[in-house]
Amino acid sequence: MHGHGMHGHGVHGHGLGHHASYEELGPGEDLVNHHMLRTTRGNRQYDVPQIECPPADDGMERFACPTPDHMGRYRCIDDHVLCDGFIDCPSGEDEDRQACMFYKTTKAHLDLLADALLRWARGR
Ligand SMILES: [Ca+2]
Repeated sequence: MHGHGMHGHGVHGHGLGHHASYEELGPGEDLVNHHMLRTTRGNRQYDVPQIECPPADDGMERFACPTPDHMGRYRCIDDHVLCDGFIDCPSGEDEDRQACMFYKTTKAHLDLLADALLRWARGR
């Protein structure tokens, strides 16, 4: 099982880093500052917007679509609707061909790995 090529760069998600440490804020002016800070931060455009999606019921990570819908709101989508063949983001980014290619390869690798681990654990 030595796959060639596809060694990837080993990076998957979580590259966003910079978790803002929210300080305990008193009432009043501090809140304004806080808000302005956030706005400044929001101007920095990555390929993924700085939207915080609440995790799904089953604890799976959720992702924000890169583009807002016609109401100007960003949608959060579940991990499992990525590349499922249906368009869930306003511009269909979740079905982006390149992204899905990467996603699927990564996922396939992980599945393979998990499978191997499971076998190893059982065979002991
Ligand atoms: Ca989809």
